[in-house]
Amino acid sequence: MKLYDYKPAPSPRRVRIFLAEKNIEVPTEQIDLRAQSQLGEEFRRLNPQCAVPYLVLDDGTGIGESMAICRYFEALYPEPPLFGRTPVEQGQVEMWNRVMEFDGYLAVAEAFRNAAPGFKDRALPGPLPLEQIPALAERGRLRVARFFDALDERLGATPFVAGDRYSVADITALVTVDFAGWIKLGLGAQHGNARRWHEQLASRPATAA
Ligand SMILES: N[C@@H](CCC(=O)N[C@@H](CS)C(=O)NCC(=O)O)C(=O)O
Repeated sequence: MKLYDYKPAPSPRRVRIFLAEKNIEVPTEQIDLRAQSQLGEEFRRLNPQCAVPYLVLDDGTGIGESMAICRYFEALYPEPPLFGRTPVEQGQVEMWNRVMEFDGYLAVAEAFRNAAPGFKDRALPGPLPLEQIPALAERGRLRVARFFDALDERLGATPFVAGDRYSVADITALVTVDFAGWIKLGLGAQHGNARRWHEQLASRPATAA
């Protein structure tokens, strides 16, 4: 088994934190996104989506998408459960993880990729060259600001994003907040609940993965 990874990138970090929380060790290979190795013939043959993380099992089966990889490991190693225990918890975790991804993570990605000079003509991950749209970068920043407010409100109501327990939704939210640093946006003084939560998560050893 091998996990194709790129240490500085946010999506594979979601998987690395997840694995570390479960104490699972998987051999990794770095795909240098700065050098655009994801677009090279060798990696493209493995994963036509040209993105990391990407997991290849011993029988050659490939699993892309960070959440698909996490679900695979959750099924193999259910403890500690990070996608919820009971049906209600599972529904809540799924909901909040999607909210964190769609409203938060994708907003940061929109703002970052449509503005960063290094991503000229690479406004979306994947094999298709796509032009940057500056208006999307601006809209992304507004969405991120709104996301921080919503995250703070949620964390004023519950200790963790999906309720009383730490879950994959916290991983997505944490990676999103740190990713926002790339576009120089961060939690403000008014986001006391989210700041407390972020500090608490930062002290979990897995967060450094
Ligand atoms: N939805 C995918 C997104 C994967 C993704 O966007 N990965 C980025 C790194 S964070 C990537 O490989 N980018 C390649 C590129 O920009 O061409 C997932 O969750 O795994």
